[in-house]
Formats: sequence, structure tokens, C-alpha cells
Amino acid sequence: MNLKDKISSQNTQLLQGHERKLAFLKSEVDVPKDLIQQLKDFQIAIPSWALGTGGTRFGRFSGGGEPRNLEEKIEDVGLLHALNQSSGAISLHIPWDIPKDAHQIRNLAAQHGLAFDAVNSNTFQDQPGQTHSYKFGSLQHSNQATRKQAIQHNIEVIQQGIELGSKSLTVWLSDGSCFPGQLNFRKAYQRTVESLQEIYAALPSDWKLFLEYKAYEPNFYSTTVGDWGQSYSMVNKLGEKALTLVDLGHHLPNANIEQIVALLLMEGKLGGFHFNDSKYGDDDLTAGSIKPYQLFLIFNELVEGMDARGMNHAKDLGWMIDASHNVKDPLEDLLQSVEAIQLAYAQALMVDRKALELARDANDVVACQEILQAAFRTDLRPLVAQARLELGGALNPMTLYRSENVRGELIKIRGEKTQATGL
Ligand code: RM4
Ligand code: MN
Ligand code: MN
Repeated sequence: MNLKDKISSQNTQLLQGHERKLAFLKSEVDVPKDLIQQLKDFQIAIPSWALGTGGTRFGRFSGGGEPRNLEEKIEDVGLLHALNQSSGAISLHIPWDIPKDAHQIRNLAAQHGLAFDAVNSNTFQDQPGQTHSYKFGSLQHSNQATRKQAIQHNIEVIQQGIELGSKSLTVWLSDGSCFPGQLNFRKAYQRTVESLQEIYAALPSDWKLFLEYKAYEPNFYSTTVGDWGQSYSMVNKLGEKALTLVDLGHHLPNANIEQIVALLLMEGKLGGFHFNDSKYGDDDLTAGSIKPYQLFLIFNELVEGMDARGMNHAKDLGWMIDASHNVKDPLEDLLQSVEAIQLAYAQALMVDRKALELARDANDVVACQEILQAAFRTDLRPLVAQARLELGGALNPMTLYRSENVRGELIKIRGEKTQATGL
């Protein structure tokens, strides 16, 4: 039996229970009439570097059956998409994943219903045969030839992306310093902007450049694009195709990410997201696993802010997961993340915005909390399942993945000892 048949046979078995839960939910709350369609339109890109087991500097414990090449990574994302119909794009990190034959890779992805999301450059590691080292930075480097090399790499990544049909470049820099005194902050900033300007000049007219910030790691004293303010001031200097990218794990503890998102959106400078969750720093844990309320609050601002600007929820921002799976099966982890993101989005769509604005105007703080939490605490899983069902996905992707022993089958084909490129 192929996967499609397995999905429909599971759906037949689960249908009655699902319909009962959905009918109950609809009898309890008003579901906006476009909500299911909005969920169906919302696709979340999967990073090519998160399909294998992740590690820390202390070790890496593979679960086996990891994709051995780009083709197998595309198959994995295709599998996720077949199950949830919401992972319809893959994002490549170059040079971890360089398509040998872009045409053939594009066709393979299309067979799985996948598009290519942002391409990501890598100037945080030295590559074999590279002339200049990035040990002391890339776009900020004191040596002009090193900067040139890093700029050239980004331009090459854009060219790879054009062949794949990508429409955006994500730049994340590890540039910064590890000790006080090491860096002239002003010069590092200016060099970085000048380097980014050269990259920006190579961007096709219908492309976007996302500049991702991160507070620390691998540099531990300063990071040259360390927070949203630094990214925002740089993208403003570059031009309208340059936007800030928010990775949820890249803030200092307790940062109010929802407020950052609201303001960047208001200024027209929010480009996209890297979803994950964290307890401490860039932990790259499953989205919604630690702070699901924060994820909802972020989506609450996103929905409000995008509607205020008349934006298309599904298309006008880049939606991507950026995670690392150290103890879970990567595919199971990604299924959980996608579902958590969809749930947070659905909850945000359920917020009674008129009532919330009235309560705000009346300074009725209690009512404001009641309204938000009414949406957050309602179990909306039947709505997400319904969207999947209507798209031909599985009512319960996780149980199907497990009952069909998908990982076991992948291990049979790929082996126990495979190691995917990536984190
Ligand atoms: C960074 C950042 C980037 C990702 C790399 C692998 O912390 O999140 O988006 O490309 O990790
Ligand atoms: Mn990221
Ligand atoms: Mn990160």
C-alpha cells in the first residue's frame, strides 16, 4: 500500500471521532468562516540542515536512517508534506547542500509538491580549500580580501537560488568578538553594511534579503548583528528588498519578542521567521515545546499587524523552522513543530479583535487577558486536523508515522550509520 492509501485508510478509521470533536468545538465557539482556508494556505518551510540528528559540542547521537544526500532530504520533506500537507517548501544551506544538477533537483522537489524557500549562506565556517579564514569574522573582517570572499560566496548562493526558483537570501553572520577590545564596533558595523550593500546589489528585483540577528554564540562578547535594532538599522540602509528575520531562539532571556515583531511589522521591515523554542539561548528545540503561550502571543501580533497592513498571511512573510533535534527523531520533531505553529496561528485567528480593542480602550486589563486566553485555551486541534484532511493529509500524522514504522523503513534503505550534513 502506498502512503496515500495508508493516509486515507487511517482517515477513514479516525473520521467519526474527528467529526464529533469538530462538531463539539463549533457548538462551543464561533469559528471565523475563512479560518480553515487560511490554515490550508499556510505553509511552513523545512530547513535542509534539520533532517538529520543534531549535536552539541559534547556529542551527537544519531538515530539512523538519516538522509545521505540532498535527494534524500527532499524525500524526507516530501514525506512530511504528504502527511501534513503544510510543509510544502525546503530551504537550503549552502555549501552544506549544493545541488549538482539544479534542474533535476527542482524536478524532484516538484514531484513531491515542494518549492524552494530562502537560500542560506554560510560564512561562519571555513570550507576546505578556502583562501581566507572566517575565524575573525566575514563581512566585518579587517582584511578586505576576506570580506570580498564572503561577499562572493553570498552572490554565488543567490545564483544557486535563482536556478532553484528561490526568492530570498537569508544572511546570518556569526561576526562579532570574543573579548573586550578585540573589535572597533563602529568599523565592524560599517564594514558589514558595505559588504551587505555589495550583496544587495546582486539581488534580483523580485528577491528579498533577510538579515537575521542573534545575541551571542559563537562570539561571546559582541555580535555585530546582535539584536533587532542592529539588523533594522542595517536593512534600512540597504533598501526596500532588505528585511529583518526573527529567529525565536536568538534573543536574550525574557525579551518581549511579540513586541519586537509588532514594531518591525509596523515599520514594514519584518521579513520572516525561524521557528523553534528555547529555555536558555539558541536551543533550537521543537516549536511550542517550552513556551506555547509566547508562540501564540507572537502570532497574535503577526495576525493583527499583517491585517493592519493588508498583507497576505501565507505569502508576504517567510515562514520557516530552524531547529536541531538532538534526542528526537528529526521527522517526528518537525511534525510536532509544524502542528504547534499551525495551532498558534489558529489561536491567533480566533482572537476576538473587536472586543480586545474595546477592552484596551477602556483600560479593562482583566478583559484583555480573558479575551486572549479564551483563544489560547480552546483546544483547536480539530480545526488543524480538518485543514489537513481537506488537503489530503493525515488526520493524525504522528500516529501514522509510527504505526507505519517510517523510520525503521528508512533505516533499512539508508542504514544505521548515516550522517546528514547540517548542524
Ligand atoms: C544560526 C542561525 C541560522 C542558521 C545557523 C545554522 O544560529 O539560526 O539561521 O542558519 O544557525
Ligand atoms: Mn536561524
Ligand atoms: Mn540559531
